[in-house]
Amino acid sequence: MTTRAHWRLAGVLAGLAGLATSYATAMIFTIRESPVVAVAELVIRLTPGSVAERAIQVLGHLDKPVLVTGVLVVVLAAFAWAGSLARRAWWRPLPVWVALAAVGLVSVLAQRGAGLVDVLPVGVGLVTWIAVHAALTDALHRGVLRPDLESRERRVFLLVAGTIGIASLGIAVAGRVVGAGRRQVETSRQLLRIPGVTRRPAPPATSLGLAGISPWQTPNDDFYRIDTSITVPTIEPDAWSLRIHGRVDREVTLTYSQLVARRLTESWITLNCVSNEVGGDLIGNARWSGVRIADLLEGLGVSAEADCVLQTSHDGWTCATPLAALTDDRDAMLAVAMNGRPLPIEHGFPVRTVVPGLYGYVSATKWVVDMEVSTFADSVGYWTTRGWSAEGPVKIASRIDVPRSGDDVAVGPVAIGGVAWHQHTGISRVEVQVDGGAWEPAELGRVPSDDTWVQWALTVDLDEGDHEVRVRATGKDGETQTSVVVRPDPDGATGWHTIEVTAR
Ligand SMILES: Nc1nc2c(c(=O)[nH]1)N[C@H]1C(S)=C(S)[C@@H](COP(=O)(O)O)O[C@H]1N2
Ligand SMILES: [Mo]
Repeated sequence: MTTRAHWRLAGVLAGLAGLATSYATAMIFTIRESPVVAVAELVIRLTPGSVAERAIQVLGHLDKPVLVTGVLVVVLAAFAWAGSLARRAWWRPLPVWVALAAVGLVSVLAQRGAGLVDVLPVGVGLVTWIAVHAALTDALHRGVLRPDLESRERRVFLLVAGTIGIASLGIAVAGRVVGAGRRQVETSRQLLRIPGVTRRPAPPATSLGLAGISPWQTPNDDFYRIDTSITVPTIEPDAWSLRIHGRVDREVTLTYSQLVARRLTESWITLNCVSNEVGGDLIGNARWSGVRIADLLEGLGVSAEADCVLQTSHDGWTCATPLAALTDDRDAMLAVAMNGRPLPIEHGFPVRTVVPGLYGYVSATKWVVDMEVSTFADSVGYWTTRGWSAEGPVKIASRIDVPRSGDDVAVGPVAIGGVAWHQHTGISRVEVQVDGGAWEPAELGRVPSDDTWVQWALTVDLDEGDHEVRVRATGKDGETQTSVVVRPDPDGATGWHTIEVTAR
């Protein structure tokens, strides 16, 4: 007797074969996503911001693997269901095939710049699935593969099942190997030498030398990463270009070589995420090399009505950046290097935007390919449609790095230290308060400009027992950090970072 389980198994095997050929097709044609990942990305795009926030809080960095696994589980269930439907007739799973293919097609086409070629993996996968499924169904019907018969037939069934499984895996791996696009781009990146990009150590005398304070310069490998892509865009510099258009008299399209042939600016800039909680670590300081956007826009004849630039990345992420921040005296730039090395792929290779003084979600477009000079009335960025505010100037903030909350410290003098920031305004004072007492001024590290964070440290005397230590910063504009606690959304958290320590 052929049981329900066999029909389901046949459905799953056929489906896996389809997934394998679609994945291999995507890899071989260096289509950025396999359909499964495209579906996961569409789910991310359709998820309300608050739900996404919560998921990131609960799952942390596992959010994307969990989502892709979830999509796979649903797809496998659909394959099994299709298998059980085939019991009556091989074509019975038709609605399941059509539905799954439709979801795949919609997801793939919803990607920015999707063309006919992007549909290919879905088509190849669907044809494989149906063909293998029909063949297995036919075999099960005719009793050729009836595994309940004696050992010879069972072996045949297992052999066929195993062969399909291994062949699928082989096809997927082969596709991966053939289309190792990412590896190629990584090699190009490693070999790239950009004239004018220099490596320079962090300015001396900026470090207060207190063990445990965040290093003033954040190494590329330790730099926080936030983006909506599951597989990051891999773009060869030769294949990159940026179109600047919209409310300008003359639109231009810049190639990579044209961009790096221009005058390069290098500056230390601290970048942070609007989602950072008080005391959080979604912040880093690096030396960025790039071309000033103000210089690029000058001479294009920007219309007087324009008040923003709508930026779009290669993977379709968008943000609207205030025009004023791109054209005033700050070093808003199209960055090509980070800490003296070509941008890491995850941080936007080959070109990204960096704007001192604005949160990343309204400015720091990675893999930027399009800039439309426009108005806020006409432009909404990715996060703005999800309830975050249209403009995102960085709020003044400070953080205690040492000691850590919950630490035991020795009774007597205790060194406290951390970082404070208000990019493009600068920090003039940092103060620490123990157990609600007087605010004590901290020593500040030296910085090359107002666009970076500032290290701070001081020593306080602690008696035996539990203590509450908090920090607040004051900007060069005289504004002191507010004690009012607000959540990161819609435009950045506020409140004083407070830790608890026990002196013994
Ligand atoms: N293409 C693209 N660029 C993006 C994002 C994104 O999701 N996609 N996220 C932005 C956000 S919210 C932040 S905080 C910064 C983070 O940059 P990093 O990952 O290099 O630290 O990138 C910005 N640029
Ligand atoms: Mo962000």
